[in-house]
Amino acid sequence: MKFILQIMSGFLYHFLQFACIFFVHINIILVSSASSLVCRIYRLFIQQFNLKTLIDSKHMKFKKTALITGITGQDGSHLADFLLKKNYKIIGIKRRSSSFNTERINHLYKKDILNVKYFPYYGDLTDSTNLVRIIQETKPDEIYNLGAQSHVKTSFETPEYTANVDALGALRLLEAIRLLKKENKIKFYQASTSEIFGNTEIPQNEKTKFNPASPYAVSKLFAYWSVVNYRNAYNIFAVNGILFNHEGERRGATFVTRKITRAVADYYSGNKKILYLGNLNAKRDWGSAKDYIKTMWLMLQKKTPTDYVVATGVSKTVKEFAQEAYKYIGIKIIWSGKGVNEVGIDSKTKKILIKVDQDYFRPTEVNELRGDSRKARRELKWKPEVSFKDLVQEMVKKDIERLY
Ligand code: NAP
Ligand code: F7E
Repeated sequence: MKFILQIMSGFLYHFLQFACIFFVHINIILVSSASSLVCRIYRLFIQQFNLKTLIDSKHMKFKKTALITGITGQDGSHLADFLLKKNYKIIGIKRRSSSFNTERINHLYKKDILNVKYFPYYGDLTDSTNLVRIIQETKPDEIYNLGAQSHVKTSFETPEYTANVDALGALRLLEAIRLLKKENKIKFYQASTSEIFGNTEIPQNEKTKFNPASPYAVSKLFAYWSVVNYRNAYNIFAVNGILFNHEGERRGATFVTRKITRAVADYYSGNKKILYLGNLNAKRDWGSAKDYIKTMWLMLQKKTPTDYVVATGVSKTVKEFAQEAYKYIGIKIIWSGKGVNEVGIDSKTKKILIKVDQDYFRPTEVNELRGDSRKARRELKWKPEVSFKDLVQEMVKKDIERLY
């Protein structure tokens, strides 16, 4: 009897233990499903009924939705700022990176979830499935394709990758519009470039012959013609903004302008190193990124799609850019020597501040780019606001401020 009672009490003990565990688990499952259901309903409510607009009457409704590739870059970040002021909802495609790559757009992230206007998506221009899914989910009115391997010198080292992103990336987006049958719904902006002209007549306008001189330029020319082709073949509102070099405080540090202004700021703060540059005599038509961004939007607001050159019409050498930058910190540069032996000298101290390093030369160089943007000025009612001198000074000033 004692034995039977022992077995029964043992059985009862294990049964109760099992029952307790079972109920605890059921509770966890019930609580977690209930809370996930509440979250889902909340999210649906926010998405479908745009709860934000009920609470915040200032932002009654988003005017339009813009999808921006390359949002973490110089232009993408400025364009997002510009469109947010116009009450656009911004979808930004950003690449996964092992280190932070959102320095230029950190200010777009809001903690206040009822006031969110920027929606980041992970994506890549080399992945068509992900581009199709993002477009399908977010239903943009306008796509700005600014994503690119945008460094001309690097494109000689990574030609296939550059073509994949810069040429096929644009094609993938155009094809996605067609696949999703959004030909009449989505307007498409392609970040084309003065590089497609290469060494040709000066100045360059919409009718100038193309003569690309790098894998970057060749890839961008493929994208240019894809836009023209999809516009003609499928009636898609697609445009090429043929923008000449544009710079500013958010410019990548390996492009010559920012490389110079950072070096000048360093020198001013006491870090007196020699600045090594490549081709000092290349001439570029340098404008302000903030000025140029507006034209991207203006092009998509026209009745009929067409391509535009955007430029200042003034070209300067790399030497002139460096001279202007050092002038801001009170140094007059004089030049001495020829070719790879040419140096930039501080006229007062006679110290060498700039030298040439052949590593920065390109296998093929574009000698001069100078744009004729009369069409954009006439039809978009646009003109550049920032002079060369102001652009250089502003960049040096910002780089100095960053160091203090
Ligand atoms: P940028 O600062 O180099 O920015 C390029 C952007 O593209 C970055 O956000 C980059 O992401 C992204 N990107 C690179 N590879 C990608 C990929 N595989 N998939 C998705 N995104 C990718 O260039 P930018 O000066 O802003 O120029 C914007 C566009 O205008 C580019 O297409 C450029 O070729 C063109 N353009 C520029 C100029 C100019 O003077 N700035 C002139 C004419 C045309 P990460 O941040 O992760 O690298
Ligand atoms: O070179 C020369 C170089 O790399 C300008 C991109 O936004 O604009 C940009 O391309 C010039 C070239 O810009 C150095 O040889 C001399 O002649 O600043 P960059 P880029 O090649 O004009 C066009 C329009 C784009 O579309 C591109 O995406 O400066 N140069 N010494 C140097 N260039 C660099 N990078 N570094 C030097 O040390």
